[in-house]
Amino acid sequence: MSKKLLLKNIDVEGIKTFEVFRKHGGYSAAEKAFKMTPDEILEEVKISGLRGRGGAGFPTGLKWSFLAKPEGVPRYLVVNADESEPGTFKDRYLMEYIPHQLIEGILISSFCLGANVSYIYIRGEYSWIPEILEYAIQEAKAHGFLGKNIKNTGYDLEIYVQRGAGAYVCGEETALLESLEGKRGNPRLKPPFPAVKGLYQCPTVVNNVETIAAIPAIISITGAEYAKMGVGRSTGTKLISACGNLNRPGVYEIDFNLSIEEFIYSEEYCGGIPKGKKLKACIPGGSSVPILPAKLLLKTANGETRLMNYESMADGGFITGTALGSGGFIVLDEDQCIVRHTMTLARFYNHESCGQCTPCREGTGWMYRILKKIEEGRGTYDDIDLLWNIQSKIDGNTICPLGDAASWPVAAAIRHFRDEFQWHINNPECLTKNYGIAEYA
Ligand code: L3W
Ligand code: SF4
Repeated sequence: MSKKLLLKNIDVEGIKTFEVFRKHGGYSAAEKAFKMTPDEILEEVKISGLRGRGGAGFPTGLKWSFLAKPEGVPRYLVVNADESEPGTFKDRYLMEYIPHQLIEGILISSFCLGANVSYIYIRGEYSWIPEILEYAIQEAKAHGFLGKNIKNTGYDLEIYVQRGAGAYVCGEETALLESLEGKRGNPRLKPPFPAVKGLYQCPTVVNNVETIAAIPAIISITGAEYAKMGVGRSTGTKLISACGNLNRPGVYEIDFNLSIEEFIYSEEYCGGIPKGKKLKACIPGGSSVPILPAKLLLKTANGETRLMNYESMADGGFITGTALGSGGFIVLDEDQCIVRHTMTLARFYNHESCGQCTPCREGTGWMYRILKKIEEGRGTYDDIDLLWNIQSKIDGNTICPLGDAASWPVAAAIRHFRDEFQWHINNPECLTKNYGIAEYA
């Protein structure tokens, strides 16, 4: 049984409310933090080894330590709740069912960073969540945990919720900041990183919802205890949103030493694949990470058991490995068509490209059209090589990671399932019997 930190109280009746959250120890980590200096809090976060839970896994303490502190210039904390990666829905779960955990995390983090204003930027499609967050913010304010002179510390903090308008690219941190400033959400060139020039050109930390929601637990149990959980540089716990061909899809909090096999097949987690079908492939970290066929998913190329952590997932690089990414775990059974699946993703990335970079703007549409041609049985073997060529020209040649994210699924699909592409060129009838699964994007 995995140790729970973030979802420990998720099943407690009424945990959404301040009163019940408080009764179960809520805001006691904030009270503890107020007795510490910002530097002491930062040190705990560094010791904890917490890494960004949005997809990149960048060390949180290090990011916070990059925050510039020029005299008289405001600093901001921006929470990235623009959770739009296909297959990823763990932040929604946290915000919907235990919103005060995020509010408490924002409070401690903002206190540490010296920010007096913090924003939660939430994807437009999560239309019912802002109300939940705003209610929790009002409750925290009414109990003296937000607003002016919080708990007589002399510290002030306001939190605002800002809705996005449904663009995936606004989850990229600089596009998010542009959008928050009221402009079109076009990614900026980095450097400068937001830690130096972020919101309104002021120093800004942008962190994912799950990252910030983990802060109260770290302060509560200490960074050292948090670091003891997990394996190597994968410390603490991670939320995984599991979907696709699974008996028990949902959001799970896992230990980093859990094997992928146990996660898919054990009753404690996903309970196996419906109708006893065979596992064909999996995208374990959200649609942007490489798909792996079953044999490379359960064991690494060296024959070691693959675990649900950053290092084990990435073992073999992008040739025989993948990435933990945002933890969007998508399972495909033997009836799913890889070509159709890849085409669906290509359509998604093409639709979401902001159009600033030529390789992404033109390449994503080109890849989609070729994949559609193959999917419909009109392709040629040369199209597979052309697809490979296009994806290789996008990868690494764009302003933001959306271009890379569009190219990696295509590269991995060709690398591991070339025979299926060839089969589809000769067979207009798609392998996918149940379109519902391959159509999630
Ligand atoms: C200051 C430096 N800050 C790096 C900061 C940087 C950012 C963080 C990570 O993309 C990935 C993407 C998606 N001084 C710094 C510095 N930073 N060097 O560290 O940066 P980076 O560039 O590695 O990644 P990113 O731009 O944050 C995120 C992938 O995640 N993804 C998921 C995307 C979607 C969701 C969602 O829906 N929730 O997360 C899945 O794999 O493809 O590669 O803050 O500023 N020298
Ligand atoms: Fe826009 Fe694509 Fe370039 Fe990102 S990679 S800035 S989404 S065109």
